[in-house]
Amino acid sequence: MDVVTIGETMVLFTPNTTGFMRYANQFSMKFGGAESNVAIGLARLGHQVGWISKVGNDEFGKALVSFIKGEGVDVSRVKVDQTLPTGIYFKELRRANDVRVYYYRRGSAASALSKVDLDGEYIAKAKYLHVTGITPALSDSCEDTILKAIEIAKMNGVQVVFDPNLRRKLWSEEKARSVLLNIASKADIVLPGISEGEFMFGESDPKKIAECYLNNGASTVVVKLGAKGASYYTNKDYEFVPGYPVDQVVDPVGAGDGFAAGFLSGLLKGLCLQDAVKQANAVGAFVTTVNGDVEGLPEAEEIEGLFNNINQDVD
Ligand code: KDG
Repeated sequence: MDVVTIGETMVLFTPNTTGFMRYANQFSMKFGGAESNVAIGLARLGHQVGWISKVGNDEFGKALVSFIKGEGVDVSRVKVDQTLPTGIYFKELRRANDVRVYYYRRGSAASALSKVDLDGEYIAKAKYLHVTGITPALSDSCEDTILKAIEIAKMNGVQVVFDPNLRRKLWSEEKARSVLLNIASKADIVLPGISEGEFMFGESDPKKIAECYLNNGASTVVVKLGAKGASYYTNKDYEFVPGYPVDQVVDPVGAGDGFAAGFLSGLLKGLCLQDAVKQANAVGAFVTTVNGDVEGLPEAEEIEGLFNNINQDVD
């Protein structure tokens, strides 16, 4: 595998109308989970990617595994829990630029993921292990699972990529800070957003946020600046890479996962950091143009024009 990732995916219900969800009477069923969003993004760009997870022995679990498999992601390491249900989440589009998320995932099958669910060899053979700060927030056993996966990766020279993906609804601030900092200290690449930097270090300057992560052990930090773009930092250099313009943001959820997929794809293709971030910005931007966490992720041909002129009109 080029990339192996671990985390919970939920059935996602979105009202077919905007406004308070209490008035909605029709919903669309989709699927969302930060890690499988990244996996799908990578698969769409032509990479080999595996997703480790656990689902319930129920209709939703079956539906989401088959959806993710259909997107070209290897689901051979997904376990089925016989007693716990697949998690659910709702995404309310209150109005443009005001998206609200409601979780029904406590006690879900994925929150029972544990170290025994890991296939060490599968992780050891990957080029990158991608993890986020969502999985360790789900339960102590999930936190142990992520730490074990990182340990396996590090012992086998697999690069660890960490997206803090702070989800305040899932845990206390104190716990979140200490666990996220610990995981970040073991990661080679960290992909924080500005608000996560503020939460972790009380800093809103991207350079200062990056310095905190570099001093904490990372070798590359890419700070996401939303529509403006992103800045990358290593101990040697840094660069701001402007965002990819979109006409209209329909749904921003999943943009960070698209960014991670675009960035990892860039590294896998051997692009320099600047071009990998450029591609990351574009993939993240594509996600925002469509309702759904993964539906807007581009295929490789759609972003080829970023690095050459073949898609330009020549009237
Ligand atoms: O990054 C998008 C995710 O937040 C979404 O797909 C659902 O995994 C999810 C979560 O935990 O919020």
